[in-house]
Amino acid sequence: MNGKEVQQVLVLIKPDGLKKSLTGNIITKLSEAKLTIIGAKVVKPSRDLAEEHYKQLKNQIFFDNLIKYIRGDLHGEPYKRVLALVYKGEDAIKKLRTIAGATNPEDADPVSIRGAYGRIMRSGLFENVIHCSSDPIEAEREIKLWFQPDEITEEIYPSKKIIQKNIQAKVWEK
Ligand code: DAT
Ligand code: MG
Repeated sequence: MNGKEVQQVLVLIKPDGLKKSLTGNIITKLSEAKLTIIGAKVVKPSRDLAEEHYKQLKNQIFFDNLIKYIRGDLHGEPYKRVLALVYKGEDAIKKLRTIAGATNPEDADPVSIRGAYGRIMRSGLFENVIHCSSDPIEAEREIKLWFQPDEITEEIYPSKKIIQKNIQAKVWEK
């Protein structure tokens, strides 16, 4: 395989990316990787979703701020949301993380997304515009957290059909 493995990646355009009107720029920049988008939706992350997403960082001093950040509490309405995307293709993780740039915007290549648009907040938190999964195991965990199988155009991980009784659902009135 040697880096040519087909991978999936969860990308989140974080609330600062939305507030700075960077959605189009970011998607254009990520398209340089020549991957396929196989899922996309706007999500208002619940506290549980945000904490589960960043659970490896639970012991970091910036964890509470990080949860506020990803939920949009630091950016206010109408930015309390993220654009969640799933990309698929050869070597997708490395390609997208290179375009995204280093975690710390000060260390990031100036032409990367984080280098060009990220900043360090007064609290010390890195406000770095996008999230990209870091490895295939994390990507699978994150994609399964943010998306249901039917929301992705391809069968990327095994799924099963079940019949759910007494499940409340919201449907259009007409
Ligand atoms: P990445 O998003 O590059 O995978 P990560 O998973 O280590 O980085 O951290 C998740 C987010 O937490 C990161 O995008 C910004 C914030 N963060 C990480 N390390 C930080 C630090 N040392 N100081 C402030 N914010 C940090
Ligand atoms: Mg990470």
